[in-house]
Amino acid sequence: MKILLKDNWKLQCFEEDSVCDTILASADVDLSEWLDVEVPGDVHSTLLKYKKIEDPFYSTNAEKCRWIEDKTWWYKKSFNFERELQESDKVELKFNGLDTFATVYLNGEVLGRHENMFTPATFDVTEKLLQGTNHVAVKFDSTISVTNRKSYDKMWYSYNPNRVWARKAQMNFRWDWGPRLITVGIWKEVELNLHNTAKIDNVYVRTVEIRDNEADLMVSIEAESFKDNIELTAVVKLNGEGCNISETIALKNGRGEVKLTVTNPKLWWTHDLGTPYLYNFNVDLLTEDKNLDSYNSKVGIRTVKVRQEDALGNKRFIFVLNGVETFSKGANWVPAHNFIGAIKDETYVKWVTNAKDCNMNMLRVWGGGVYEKDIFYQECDKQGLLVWQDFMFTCSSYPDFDADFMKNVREEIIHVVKYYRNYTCIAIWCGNNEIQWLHGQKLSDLKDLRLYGEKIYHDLMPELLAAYDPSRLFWPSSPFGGNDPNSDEEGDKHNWQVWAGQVYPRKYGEAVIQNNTAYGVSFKRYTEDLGKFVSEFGMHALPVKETLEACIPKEELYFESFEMKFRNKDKRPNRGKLLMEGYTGLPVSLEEYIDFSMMAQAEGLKFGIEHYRRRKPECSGAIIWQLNDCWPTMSWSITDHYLRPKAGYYYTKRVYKPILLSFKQESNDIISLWAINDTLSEYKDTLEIGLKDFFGNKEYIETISIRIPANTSRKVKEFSKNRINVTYSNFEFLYVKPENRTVDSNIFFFEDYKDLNLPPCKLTIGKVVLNESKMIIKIKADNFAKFVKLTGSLDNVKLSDNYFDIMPGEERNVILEVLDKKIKLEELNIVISAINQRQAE
Ligand code: BMA
Repeated sequence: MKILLKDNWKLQCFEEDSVCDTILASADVDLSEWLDVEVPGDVHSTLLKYKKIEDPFYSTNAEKCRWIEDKTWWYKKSFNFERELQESDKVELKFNGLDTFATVYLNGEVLGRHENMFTPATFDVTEKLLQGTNHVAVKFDSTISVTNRKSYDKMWYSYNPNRVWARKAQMNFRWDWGPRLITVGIWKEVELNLHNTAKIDNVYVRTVEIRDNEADLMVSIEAESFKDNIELTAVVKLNGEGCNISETIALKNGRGEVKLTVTNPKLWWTHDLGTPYLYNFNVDLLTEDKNLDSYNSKVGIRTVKVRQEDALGNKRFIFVLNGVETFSKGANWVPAHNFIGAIKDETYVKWVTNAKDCNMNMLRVWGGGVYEKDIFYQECDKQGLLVWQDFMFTCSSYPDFDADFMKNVREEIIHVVKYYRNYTCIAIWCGNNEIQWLHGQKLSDLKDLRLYGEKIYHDLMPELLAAYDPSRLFWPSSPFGGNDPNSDEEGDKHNWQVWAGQVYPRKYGEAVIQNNTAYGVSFKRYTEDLGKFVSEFGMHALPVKETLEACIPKEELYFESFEMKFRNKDKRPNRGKLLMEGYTGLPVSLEEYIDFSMMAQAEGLKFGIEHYRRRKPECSGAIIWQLNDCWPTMSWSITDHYLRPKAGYYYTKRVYKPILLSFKQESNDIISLWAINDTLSEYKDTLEIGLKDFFGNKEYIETISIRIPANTSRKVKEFSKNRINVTYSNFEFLYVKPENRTVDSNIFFFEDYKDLNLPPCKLTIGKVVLNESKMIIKIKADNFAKFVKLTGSLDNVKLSDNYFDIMPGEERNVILEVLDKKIKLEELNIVISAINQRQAE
């Protein structure tokens, strides 16, 4: 039986060592001045709720919250317990998440200390509970104060030193997209678990083999009994379409294993390849027909492997799902809010839906945040997205020479693997983010060349993964593989040639050279990328105006104002400017700054993704840096903190579609057309390819038929610019229009946006209301309409598309759906415009 200790928690802070702990832990503390605090939650959001701090997301307020990190924080709660305990009863007090340096008390007595945000703290309180009122207290020491007492001589780190000694979300200490807000508090549920005789410790279920019309699942069970000489059995059930399996096994020393064979299994697929079908899975622990404990979950039948070599021995990095080679399309995931404990489940549902709607099939949980909440993985399981799971180590060395630290890390890895391994969506375990790669870059500056932390990713993790989850690939870091861990030759890579201007190729140990010019950071340089799997690439854009207005004072809302620059946390903040300089030109107004930064990001992502997808299967993954934001800001995210998509989101949604038609500049004169088919059936179509000017005058038109085999990328045609008579490269465009309307048209410009000579255009808008929550917006253009966008009241409104071009004389439909019943279609205030729209309309 589980009792949640949810309500009536109290919170107060003290100066370090100012009041005796025994007094504060005791029952006789006057709590009248203490604040009510939600559990799960955190200190910052509580103080914000009671207006004890100003909104840290507004203006420079985050800096004013620094005092919070220096205090000692106490949580207290009393609860009633009235129950005669039997001899074979066991009661556990379990904190699923304590952030971070915590001492737990029950009725004034210390139960224990816990120093890891990522692992639960469980205490046997069978002998300690009182009949009637009990008092539980948690003291949180200041993370800064605890870690200041540590040594840093051997360490290198990005952004902040203290974090390397704190097993907590590393982005707390500031990152290049987020502020320093060092959270503290009870961030997950607290429960009192009552067991009798025995409990299920852990269940491990995985698909071991899929044959023609059968699949084998292996189930391992671990139970703990509190009574000698007891016979335990487990009943394992799997239920789903055409499947009703029940197996009973006798446990020996609390352990048992059983193979389930499913006939005609319904496999779990990512949503782009099929249905993410889930079975109901259930284990009951019994003794003499008495049910002692149960475990319930959903489980998908699937195999997932990473193919690192093809049949000819060429290096590859391909996720193979149920025997099918896939192209991974996705984005990196960072915590969706600085105050992670306070994020609601529905926010996770919205984010996973946002990624799925963007045609993504993979999310990478980046190693500087947290092992996410269950709801995140449940949604990925349900909506059909694979997860690349990093362990939470990033961009620094870690004290692997410290025995206590290593013990803590060992427990963390074991917990994480055992806790998350039943999620179908998790496809790979990855040791950390960028550590081996960065170490290689720093070598020339280091006196002690050892990589502290290496033991974690190269000894400890492989050992524990082999024991606790041999079903998935363990990959030591992202990026990894090759002489320099970020090489093109093998493994995965992070492309920071673009945006950071890094000069490649380089060898391990060589310092990084950066080309900090418009050319150096340009997205055109994605064509130099011969990586096998690109697990990070991207560039900044501003969010929509509403988001900027919510976080920046009005008088500071202009290009290069103090506040705009302050919010830009990038290490070299001029890169966004260089990117625009190269592609759109520099903006003169806030509106133009939003448009230009968004367009540069969106075109850049399109350019990169098309390049990676054309290279399929030599390149088999494109994972954008980054999907989301922890606060309102300008960053690499394609949807901002408030779930408002940027232009980059819609561009990505289009180029991540299963079938993509894409132009490639082969040389000055030659342009080729490619068709990429990620579906599992042949793609047959008739394509109209043409050259027109921005008024719509035809220069050249051709129709071709194509047949592209399943799961293939093919070049279908080459054009000579000279032959098709490109005369005014700044006034003409090449296009491809498929007969199959589910496939998108594509457009090739001969010049960057800043050099195009776009004539003014006029948009004609029509609306067809389908029902009270849905309508079609029809947008027609006379001349070429560039960067057509819908802005305005769009919260809780879903658009099928936004930020697109319309060819001269053509019409484009956008489906608008209201997600909140309270919003009336006719009350929506939406502005539709093109960047080259005729003025005075
Ligand atoms: C990589 C990531 C993050 C970072 C991003 C942008 O280094 O792993 O650490 O935020 O690039 O610089």
